[in-house]
Amino acid sequence: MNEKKRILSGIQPSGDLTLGSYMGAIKNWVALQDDYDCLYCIVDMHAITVRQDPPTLRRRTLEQLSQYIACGLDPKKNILFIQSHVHQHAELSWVLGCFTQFGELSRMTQFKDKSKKHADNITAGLFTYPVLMAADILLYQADLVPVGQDQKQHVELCRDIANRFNGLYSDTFTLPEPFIPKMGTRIMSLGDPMSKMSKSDPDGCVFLMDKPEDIMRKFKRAVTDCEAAVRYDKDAKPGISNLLSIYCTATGKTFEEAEAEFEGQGYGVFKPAVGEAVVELLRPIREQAAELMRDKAYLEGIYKEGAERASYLAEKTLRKVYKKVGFVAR
Ligand code: ATP
Ligand code: LTN
Repeated sequence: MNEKKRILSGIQPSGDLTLGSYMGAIKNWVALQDDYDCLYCIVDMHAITVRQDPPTLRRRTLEQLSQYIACGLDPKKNILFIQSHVHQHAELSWVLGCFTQFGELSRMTQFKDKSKKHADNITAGLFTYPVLMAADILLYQADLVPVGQDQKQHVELCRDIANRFNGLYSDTFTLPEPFIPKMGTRIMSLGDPMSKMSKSDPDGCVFLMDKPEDIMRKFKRAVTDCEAAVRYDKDAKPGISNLLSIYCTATGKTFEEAEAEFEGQGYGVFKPAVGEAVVELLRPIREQAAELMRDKAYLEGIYKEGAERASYLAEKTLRKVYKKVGFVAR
């Protein structure tokens, strides 16, 4: 019997993966792969909630898979798959949408932010996005969902939907918990430390595939303040605090250690030091991902096997759900 707890998480191929995606999500996924039964997906169906260029989406989906593996996710230990390859996601999403209130979805901050950003294209898909995410999680009876802070609200909504369904039809879904790392939970843009580093907003982003010289340039230009003291104070010094978070997550040092290391030194020393730590962190990832992209047959083998294994698990849940809501068995 498998006694490991189940984990599911995903990232949209809506842009190239960033340092935020790595530090806020993938790094933690890697840390969990030995102790949990993990499924990690590329949520391409979520990506089309805002307009995507089809060839770019296809390319990014494969690149994201190669970057997952290069970051340390072992395809033998985890189920790695592409969301649209497992048709049960869309099917469960429809059912769950019938157990979700309009008011609940209206309160989601990601919807409010994204509908402001894409004011000319506020689709029903963007609005019901969290329902599809709930389906992703509940299909696999996940116990834990490792995400960054910004996704906590969606996981909570997922729990509410699951609870409601269980209450109406008897226990069907495991109630998932968000699993949020302490460090690196919210990496901010280097150009604007008040907004999240976000792959669909390339300004201020460091991408996993950036070349060392680009990474160094971005860190040297990072927005700071005029106090010239390397000290963690999120409210008064958001830029420096963000750089400290990045530095500590990249090197494994504590804030105290880093503050002591740069005591009495100006930002002219600190900023390149953060850049170098990130260059070294990303170098092996970039090199391995580029190599994997040259072996399309290998990647195809991984995502096909992943979809098959995921689909087997997903079908068990979907069948139960269809029966409980009263659909006639096929
Ligand atoms: P988009 O710009 O398309 O919304 P995004 O860059 O904000 O994308 P997501 O795909 O929404 O990233 O997020 C993937 C995962 O990475 C989520 O678990 C999210 O919480 C986490 N994450 C994303 N950006 C950051 C960040 N800047 N800091 C910490 N975690 C992040
Ligand atoms: N909504 C998430 C991506 C996402 C996800 C999921 C995360 C879609 N489905 C299931 C965890 C579990 C985001 O925007 N980062």
